[in-house]
Amino acid sequence: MKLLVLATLLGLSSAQFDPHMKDGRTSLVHLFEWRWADIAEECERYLAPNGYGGVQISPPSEHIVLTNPWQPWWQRYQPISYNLCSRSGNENELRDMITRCNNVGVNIYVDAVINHMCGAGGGEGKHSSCGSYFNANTKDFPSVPYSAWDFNDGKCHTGSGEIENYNDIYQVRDCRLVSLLDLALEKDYVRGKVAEYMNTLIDMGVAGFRVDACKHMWPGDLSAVFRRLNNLNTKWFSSGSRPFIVQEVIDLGGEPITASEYTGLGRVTEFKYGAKLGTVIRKWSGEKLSYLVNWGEGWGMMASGKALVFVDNHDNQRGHGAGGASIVTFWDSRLYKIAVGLMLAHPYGVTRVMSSFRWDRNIVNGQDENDWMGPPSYGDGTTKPVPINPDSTCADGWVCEHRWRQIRNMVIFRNVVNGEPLSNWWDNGSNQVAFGRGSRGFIVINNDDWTLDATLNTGLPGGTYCDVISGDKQGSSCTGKQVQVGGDGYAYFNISNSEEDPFIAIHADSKL
Ligand code: QV4
Ligand code: CA
Repeated sequence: MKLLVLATLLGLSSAQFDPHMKDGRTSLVHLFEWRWADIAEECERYLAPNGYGGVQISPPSEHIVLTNPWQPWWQRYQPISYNLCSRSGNENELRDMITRCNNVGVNIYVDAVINHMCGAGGGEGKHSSCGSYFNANTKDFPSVPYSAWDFNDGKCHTGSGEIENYNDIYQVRDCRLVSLLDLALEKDYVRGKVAEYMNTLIDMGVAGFRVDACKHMWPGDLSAVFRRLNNLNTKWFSSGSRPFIVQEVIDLGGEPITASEYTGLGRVTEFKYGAKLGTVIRKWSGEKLSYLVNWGEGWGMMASGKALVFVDNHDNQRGHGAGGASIVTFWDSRLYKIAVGLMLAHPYGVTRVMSSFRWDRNIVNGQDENDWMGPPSYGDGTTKPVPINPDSTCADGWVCEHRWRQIRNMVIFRNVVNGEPLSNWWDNGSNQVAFGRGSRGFIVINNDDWTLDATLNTGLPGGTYCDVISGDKQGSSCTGKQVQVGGDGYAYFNISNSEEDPFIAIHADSKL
């Protein structure tokens, strides 16, 4: 009995930092706005064979359907209920995807929107993705059900009912974020409904959650919800596994609410990572690649074991959220490949690769007029499938960064070097750097305006290696550059600054 109590206590306090990836896999990919049917296919035909450990999916809960602007991507951040039909598909398709991805060892992480329901201006009886009735004016969401009692308005003391000042921690938690009806998560009833929603998904087989807008919820309320979550489904996960938790808290410094208030509950999105890496890669403010010698905690970021890192996300790639102009995205593909390559080679954090759709970007006075545009879709707003071209790229406006050779091969690199420390750092005092991961992998990057020409200690056993940036190892041959590592671990590198991909990466499995 005593043991049982102890085990329960340990279970409850056991932190939710482990993504539970299979077979030594280390990265997840955010398949932003993809349909469940396409994700199921992608798990089987591409993600599993190429070492991706999991997928972050767009919110699966019933959401508002807007017509002005026309079906923006962000309508999915306005829940109407926890019914599982969304722009990505219905409950059966969701279940089929979770099962098929799990069966090939790829985890599913759900984007959970639990801070709020739809916008206060959402109206009455307007469209919702499963057709459920709701009334935003009276705060009535009968399909949950939530009624006016379940919202925070009484606790919010700003004139507008909105968050007006991010320096006031009470406003940030108890008032409306951009008019979104704010749930009263201190109520046992609301906590219960949210936990029930998340538990339904856990029982279906998901491995964890990206929890939206955590800055706007009290850590104590979140803790109460997370404590109620079931262990993961033992059909695919070892018994006693807690769901992986990534809390979205944007902490770039300068605000009273910090990421550290949340790191006890699970991982937290480290937004400094992409913002600072973008500045370095763009060489803004005198930043240089060589300054990355103490990248990670040394740059004022949270502990590696608490962080979820990414170069860009669905918000800051289009000017939403935070990070600003320095954020590097697929629109700057050359810099983007360097940034993602560097992230995947470096041991800091759990890494998330972004996979986007293209939109009619139209920047006027620094603002993207079309930042609202939804995924590739038909005239009625139905999301289009993701067609795959013969050369394995994606068609119809799907960017599929995760399929770019340089990015896909660095995801594999990260798996191969998993657990190895950063080693053999070299830099030229400017924008040429190199580092290894024990004796398993080595990367060399030239972001200067002149050629890199150096003989470096790779830490790898002697032999001929295939560079996985310029090509692939195919059987016993290499479609890209080859690197000769001597018996002493040293190798000669020459990388012109005019190359499309001015970096080279080799690892234990790319040895010929
Ligand atoms: C607007 C005005 C309000 C006004 C209201 C009147 O801004 O002041 O009261 O109209 O009706 C959309 C619109 C927004 C609109 C709102 C409500 O863009 O203009 O309010 O709807 O109708 C996404 C988008 C938002 C979008 C929201 C809901 O980014 O633009 O709002 O979805 O559809 C902070 C937070 C952080 C957040 C980040 C964007 O701390 O948590 O901002 N990031 C997450 C998600 C993000 C999502 C939300 C949170 C909300 O990653 O994608 O916002 O769920 O930094
Ligand atoms: Ca809130």
